[in-house]
Amino acid sequence: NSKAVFAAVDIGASSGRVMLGRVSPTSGVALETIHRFPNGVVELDGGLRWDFDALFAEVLKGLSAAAAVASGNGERILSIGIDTWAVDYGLVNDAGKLTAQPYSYRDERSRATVERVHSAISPEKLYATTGLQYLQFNTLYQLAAEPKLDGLQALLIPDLFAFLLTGERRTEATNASTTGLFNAETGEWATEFLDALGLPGDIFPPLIQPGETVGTLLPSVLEQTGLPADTVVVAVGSHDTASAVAAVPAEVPDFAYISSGTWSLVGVELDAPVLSEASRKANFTNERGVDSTIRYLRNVGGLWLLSECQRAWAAQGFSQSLTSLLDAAAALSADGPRINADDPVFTAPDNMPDRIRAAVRNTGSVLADRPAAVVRCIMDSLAAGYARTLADAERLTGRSTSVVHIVGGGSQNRLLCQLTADATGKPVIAGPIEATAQGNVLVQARAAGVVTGGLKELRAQVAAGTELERYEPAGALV
Ligand code: ADP
Ligand code: LRH
Repeated sequence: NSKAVFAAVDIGASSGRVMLGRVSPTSGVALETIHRFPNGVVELDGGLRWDFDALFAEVLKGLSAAAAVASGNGERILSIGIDTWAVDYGLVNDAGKLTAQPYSYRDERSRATVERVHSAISPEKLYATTGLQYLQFNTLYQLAAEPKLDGLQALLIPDLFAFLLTGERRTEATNASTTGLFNAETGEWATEFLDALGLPGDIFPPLIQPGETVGTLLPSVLEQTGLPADTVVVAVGSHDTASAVAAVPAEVPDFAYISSGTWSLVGVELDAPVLSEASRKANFTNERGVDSTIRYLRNVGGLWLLSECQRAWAAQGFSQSLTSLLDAAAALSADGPRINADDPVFTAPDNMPDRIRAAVRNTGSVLADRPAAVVRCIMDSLAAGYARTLADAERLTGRSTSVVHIVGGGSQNRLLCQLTADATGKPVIAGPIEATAQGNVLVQARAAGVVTGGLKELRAQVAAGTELERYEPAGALV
């Protein structure tokens, strides 16, 4: 009668990890990192792509290490949950073979198809049904750029991992909501849009909800990982942001959240979508959350701006630790220049410091050449973007918020947390860093009956198991 544990595969745009989650109904989730690996876009076959084969090899490596750790402890891995970034997909043929490494949303090819898609379905109509924010890389624009789809199926990235582990083809619903082909109100595919765009009716496999079982592992996977034959893949909030939001350790209902990593996803949780024209014009999205909630948010530029600068500086022979860069930036004054961190000019990789300096120049200011000044500009601009977005979310939903939770890798960024408290005028609660993996594990644990309840109860579990840091806005009486 070995103790049940859960494996979480969580791959972000900058890194991936395989973790073991041990869940106690009273003290939350304890995560053990079993395997960590870098991720990033690569130039391949004439486009910016993800090296999916390499990622899959890392996942198998992580799962075998997890199997060894669990069996060494006398534990049993009950299930595996998978989450990754949204929107992107791999094309799989009838024989189940991936036809090419998946394109990254940072590839420019979908830009040219936007007009064609909008002439078939107007942006107003798209939004009224899907409630999805406009991003030039939403799945529907990418699919419109595919030269051939006959005989192929599109598997969103987490679903592609699940397929290669189990042989089962499904589309997990939270991630389906980022395709632009999903009805925000009914939670079903917007099949009328598939028709209007000339996409095959079965371009995506059928939907599956978080908590449902995808399937058992293929014999080849059992052999390569040493996992027991009754291990299953369970659908979780496979959109990483859905898992992260499920694990926001909120103790009050009127909370706002920022899921902070490569992107910053800034918003509130609702129980019904807001599909108004005002919401469309403000480019808020109604993505699906765990338990059919709505993640009402905007993509605000994220730490991609910073990591790309670090990469550029390292290539020039200037490598400074992130901590010392942030300390140097924190010593600078708060009245420096700002940019619009959401501008699509920052989407593509390369030359980030130059592009930021050019954006500042366009505002009529000058940004010093020193890395600390550039970092400070990014942090001030992100905090201003968060405050603007939260004010818009409150206006568009008619709800006020009393606290801002920051989760993800960026919750470790003390400068950004404090600037966010200052810019929003609200207390910021930072942590957990690995909210996404926590949300992933908790949905599995609930499916297995180890924990019970709704999101409120799952969040209380996260709060019980995490040390959180609180930042008061400058000028507040504490
Ligand atoms: P993603 O899931 O998009 O790959 P993560 O949630 O893992 O992103 O967050 C990665 C980001 O977290 C990095 O780009 C970095 O800016 C930030 N980060 C990581 N470690 C630290 C740290 N020690 N201090 C401040 N920021 C950090
Ligand atoms: C964050 C994220 C975000 C999407 C983007 C493509 O990792 O999933 O929610 O908009 O990647």
